[in-house]
Amino acid sequence: MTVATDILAIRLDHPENLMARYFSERYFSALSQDDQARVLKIIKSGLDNPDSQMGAYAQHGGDYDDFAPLLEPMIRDYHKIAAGQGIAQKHDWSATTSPCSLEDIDEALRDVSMRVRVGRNVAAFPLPGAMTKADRIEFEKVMIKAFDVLKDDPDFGGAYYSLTPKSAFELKGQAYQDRVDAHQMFKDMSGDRYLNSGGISSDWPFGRGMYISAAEDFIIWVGEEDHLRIMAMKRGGDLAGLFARLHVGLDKFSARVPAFAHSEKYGYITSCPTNLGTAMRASLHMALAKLTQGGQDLEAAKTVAQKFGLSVRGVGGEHSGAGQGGIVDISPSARLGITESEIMHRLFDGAKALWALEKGA
Ligand code: DAR
Repeated sequence: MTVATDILAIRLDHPENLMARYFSERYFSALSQDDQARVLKIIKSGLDNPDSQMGAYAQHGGDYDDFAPLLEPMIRDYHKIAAGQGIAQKHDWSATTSPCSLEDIDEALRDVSMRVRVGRNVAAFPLPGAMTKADRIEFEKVMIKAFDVLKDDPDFGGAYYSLTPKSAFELKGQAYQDRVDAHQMFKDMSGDRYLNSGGISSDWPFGRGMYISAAEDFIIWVGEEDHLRIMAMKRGGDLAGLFARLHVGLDKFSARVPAFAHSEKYGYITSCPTNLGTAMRASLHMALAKLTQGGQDLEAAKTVAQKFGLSVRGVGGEHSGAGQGGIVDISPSARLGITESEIMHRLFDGAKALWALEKGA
């Protein structure tokens, strides 16, 4: 069997696998040996895991341009950007400066769990899938130094916890598990078959860790699917306040970190093509007992939410089920071709529409 026949089989059995859908044997066979080896690393996750949605992880920031004939059609399909439409990511956080509260939808939404995160990768290092153990350890050292700017800040003071064995900041055992159970620290990546195939979980747990503010409402993951995942979380209804917290902390930290991988076309460069652009995922938990048949049927809620540009997943992250009383995690699907402000407004408008349906308005 050749790669091409393997992919053809996947294309037939798993039409949702975008790598298989757009892989071209003619294009691949015309590449140099070195470039063929590069492409095989990029698409390995989609080959090993036919049920993949995207089926590819970039290994180097330049992959998206170097292999555009394969990757761009996948990106356009996923992000719903038509073939003739230009791709030029813009950034705009201005909406975070004006009030936007879920309580304006309903008083009952005054105490909602909200989270917004962005992914960032430092251009001077390979993307996580191609990092060596030495790269991962060195990267963590650079980040530990950069965290001093947050530790010394009255609004973002906190501490760094490392998963690197024998680190001066080591977090392990039950203390680690407690942080995972509190949805603050990421779980053992070596259990994720997609990340394993993409090389992203290699050398686990070396070079991994998290910075967390004393208020536990601002967290930076080091060495997860992207070099950095910078996130703000809070309970309440103040969506603009949540975004503003992230924006302020992100700017403070970014000023001390080497340049991020970024392009005019794709915005912030990420491991997974699904995160390109803003690399932002903004979400909130909402009890949709009626729309989820008491939490038993996420699919029904997903279908309804799609009309408002929203994705629905369980409260335990990707591939998890609804929580007690039909509590689900809703978030705008778009990352690329949309600004940070538009994502915030889409989340607000989508939540308003879903709430109205849930309440039978
Ligand atoms: N398993 C990969 C991931 C898709 C999107 N989720 C991410 N990036 N965490 C797939 O191609 O299905």
